Amino acid sequence: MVLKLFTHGRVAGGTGFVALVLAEKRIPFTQILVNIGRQENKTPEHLERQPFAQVPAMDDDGFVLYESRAICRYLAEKYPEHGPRLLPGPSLQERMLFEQAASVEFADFHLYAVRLAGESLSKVMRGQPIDKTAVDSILGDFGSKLDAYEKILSKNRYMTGEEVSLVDFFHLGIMPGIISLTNNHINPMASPSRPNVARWWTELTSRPAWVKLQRDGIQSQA
Ligand SMILES: N[C@@H](CCC(=O)N[C@@H](CS)C(=O)NCC(=O)O)C(=O)O
Repeated sequence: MVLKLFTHGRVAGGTGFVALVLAEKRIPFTQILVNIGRQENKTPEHLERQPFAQVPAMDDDGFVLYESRAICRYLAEKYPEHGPRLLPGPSLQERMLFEQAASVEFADFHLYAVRLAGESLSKVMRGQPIDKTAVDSILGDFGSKLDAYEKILSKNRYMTGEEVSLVDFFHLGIMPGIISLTNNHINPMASPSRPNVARWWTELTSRPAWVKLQRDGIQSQA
C-alpha cells in the first residue's frame, strides 16, 4: 500500500522538508489533507496517529510515524538508493558528525527561527504590526549563532561535509516563510557578512525539487 502523508497542504514547517525528501527521492505517496482550521487534527483518528494534534504524520503500510525529522530519517534509511543518500555513513564518525549537525540545527537554528517567526511571520499572518525592537533583539542573538554557521560552512559545502544531507533540509522549516512573508525585509540568511551562509542558503533553496514545491505545492506522486 502506498505511503500516506497527512499534511496541512502547505510547503511550510516540517511538512515542507518532508515533502522535499519525498520529492528528491521520488518516493510514491498519497497526500491526505488534515484541515487544521476545521480542527481535523483533533479528531480521534488523527490523535491516534499524532497525539500532539499536529502534522505531518505518515502511515507506511500500517507503520505510523510522526515528527517531521523522524519521518525524514525513516524515508532516507528505507530508500538509500533513491536520489541523494541524505544520511552520512556508514562510519561511526560520519554518523556522529550528522548527529552533531542535527543537534545544532535544532538548538542553534530552529529555536531561534521559531522565536523570530513569533515576532514576524505570525504577526504578518494576523495583520498585526511587527515590533522592530523585538525582531532586532532576536536577530542579534540569532546572528551570533549564524556567525558559527559561517565558520562551519567556510570549511564544508554543507552542514555535514561535502554532500547534502537531511540536516541541511531541516533548516528549510520555518525560515523560508519568514523571508517570503516579510518580503525579504527579515532575512538573516543573505547577510554579506556571512558569504558562506548566503551561498549555502541559495544552494538549498535553488534545488529544483524545492523550487517545484514552492511553485506547485505538495502533490501526491505515483
Ligand atoms: N515537532 C513537530 C511540529 C509539527 C507542527 O508544529 N505542526 C504544526 C503545523 S506546521 C501543526 O500541526 N499545528 C497544529 C497545532 O499545533 O494545533 C514536527 O516537526 O513534526
